[in-house]
Amino acid sequence: MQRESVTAYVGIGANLGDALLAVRQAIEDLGHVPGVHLLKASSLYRTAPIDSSGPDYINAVVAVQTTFCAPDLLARLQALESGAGRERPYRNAPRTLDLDLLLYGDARIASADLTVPHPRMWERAFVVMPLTEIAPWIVAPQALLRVRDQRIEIV
Ligand code: A4P
Ligand code: MG
Repeated sequence: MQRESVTAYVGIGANLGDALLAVRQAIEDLGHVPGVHLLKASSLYRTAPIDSSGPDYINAVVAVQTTFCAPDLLARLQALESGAGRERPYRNAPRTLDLDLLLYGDARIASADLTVPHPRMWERAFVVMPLTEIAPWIVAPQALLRVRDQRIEIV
C-alpha cells in the first residue's frame, strides 16, 4: 500500500569548509532522494552562530513532500549529513552540514531520537526567516519579533 505523502520542513545549516556549496548541494541532493520531492527552497542566508562557535553559518529551509515516516526521513537526512563529511565532536560543534527535521505535517513527536516540531526552531532567526519566506502562514508575528536581534542576511 502506498503511504500518504506529508509535507515536511527541513532546516539546513553549515559553517565549516565551503558552507555555501554544502548547503546548495544538500538542497539538490534532497531533491534526488527517492520518496522525497522538493517543493520549495528558501534563499540562502548568512547568519551569526547561535549557542555555537566558529564562522558565520549558511542556512536555508526547504519544504518537501515525502512518503517516508518521520524517523525514516530523519535517517535519510542523517545519511546526507554523513555523505557531506559531518563529524560530531561535541554538541553544537561547527559542522560541514546539519539537516534538522523542523516540522512533519502537523505531527508532534517526542521519541528518544526525534523531537518534532524541532524544540528550538522558534528561537532562531536562521529558521524563522527562511521559513517565513517559503511558508509565511506557519509563522506567527510574535515569532518574528522574538528573533529580531539575531544577525541574518540573504546571501
Ligand atoms: N534529533 C531529535 N530531534 C531532531 C530533529 N527534529 N531533527 C536528534 C534532527 N535531529 C533531531 O543532532 C543530535 C540528535 O538530535 C540526533 O542524533 C537526532 O537523533 P545532531 O545534528 O547530531 O547534533 P546538533 O546539530 O549539534 O544538535 P541539535 O540539537 O540539532 O542542534 P541545534 O539545536 O539544531 O543547533 N547557529 C546558526 N547561525 N545556524 C545554525 O544552523 N545550528 C546549531 C545547531 C547551533 N547554532 C546555529 C546553527
Ligand atoms: Mg542537527
